[in-house]
Amino acid sequence: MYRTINRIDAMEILDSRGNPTVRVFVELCDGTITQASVPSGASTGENEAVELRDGDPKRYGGLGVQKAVANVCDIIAPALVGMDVARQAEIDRLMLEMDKTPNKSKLGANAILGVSMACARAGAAACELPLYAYLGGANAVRIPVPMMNVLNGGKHADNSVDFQEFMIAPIGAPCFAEAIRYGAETFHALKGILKKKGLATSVGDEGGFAPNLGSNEEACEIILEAITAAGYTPGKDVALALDPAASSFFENGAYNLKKSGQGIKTSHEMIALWRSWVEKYPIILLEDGLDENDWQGFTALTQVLGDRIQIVGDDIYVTNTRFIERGIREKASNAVLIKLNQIGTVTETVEAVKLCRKAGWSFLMSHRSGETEDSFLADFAVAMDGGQIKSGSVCRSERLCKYNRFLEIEKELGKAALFGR
Ligand code: 2PG
Ligand code: MG
Repeated sequence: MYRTINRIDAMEILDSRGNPTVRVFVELCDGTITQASVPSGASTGENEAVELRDGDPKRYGGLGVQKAVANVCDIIAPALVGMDVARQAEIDRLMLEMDKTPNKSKLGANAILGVSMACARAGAAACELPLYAYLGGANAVRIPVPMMNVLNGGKHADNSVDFQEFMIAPIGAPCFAEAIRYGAETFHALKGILKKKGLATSVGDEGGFAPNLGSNEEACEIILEAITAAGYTPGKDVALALDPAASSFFENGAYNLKKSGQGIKTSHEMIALWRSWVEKYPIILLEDGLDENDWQGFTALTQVLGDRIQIVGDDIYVTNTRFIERGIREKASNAVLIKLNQIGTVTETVEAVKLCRKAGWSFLMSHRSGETEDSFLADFAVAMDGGQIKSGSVCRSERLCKYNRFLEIEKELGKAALFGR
């Protein structure tokens, strides 16, 4: 049959930080060849599926992925050749059975996810459907609002800002193409303001600027200034979304804002800080406002701010239904960040999304800080119909290939396209 897997191959390529990652190729019996590349995070949750690295200090400082590549070619491929590529759930389940560990540490989540994604692409090609329609069905017509990370701090930049991501969300835009324009114009206005103030305009890992600022608040102030300078109204046309990635500055039971020198805070004090920010700034979403193990804090934060903004869990849930279920039980947030490589297969990621939907929670699709030119995420986001995505700033091609893919999908769908939540 033309949908039968004929060959699976893999290779080591580099991601946007210059670190090795896995690219997988799937060939079908009719000669169709598809590929997929796996992203990689920096501020990773401790319960994420394991990214298998070689650990050989003589190659890429130990970060090589030759073992993961070999696992694809020598273990996964022989088991999947001959299968119908459209049986995604079965393919993913088989890989879990071969791995046998709870966190994919034997074969590597980078090996497994690469195969899972490349199979989804091959299935779409065999069915002659765009990937978003193949995975999401005929009703997959919603293009998400992009949350563009225009100012980087934390682990993603060598500057004086503790919080990792300051994103702009063009909530007032009528369509994706306009949203991207609002974002790009604000980004350029921000560059102009930083230049005028004599601040650096070089960019961090996700393409946002990474200036040294006097305080974390100054990041919000300066972005609001940029939104206005670009001709938009903060909060109406363009709002703010934050991912402080609080686990990355949680040390010895407290939040240490050491990059900015703004002191050490308790969970309670962090919640008070976020509350004051939400009162002061047009913030619509706060991701990982607290440490990944601060479940009580998350619940308290949701009690305080959950009826006003989206409280999103990233490191605390790691796209794993086991942790999301606990979050739902404990009312630890009202939204979840979804990352394919945190859990490691397309099928399990879809299950995480379904669980959010069932709980009436929103979910936000996300790239990783280490990315490739693969735009799989864009099609996947449209398929999952969540209405929100973060794929970094509006520069650096590994970020833009996702946004540009949304532009293509919006054009292709024409009048059928919907936009936002
Ligand atoms: C995050 C991500 C993506 P990383 O914390 O949400 O922006 O960063 O990929 O480094 O975990
Ligand atoms: Mg995050």
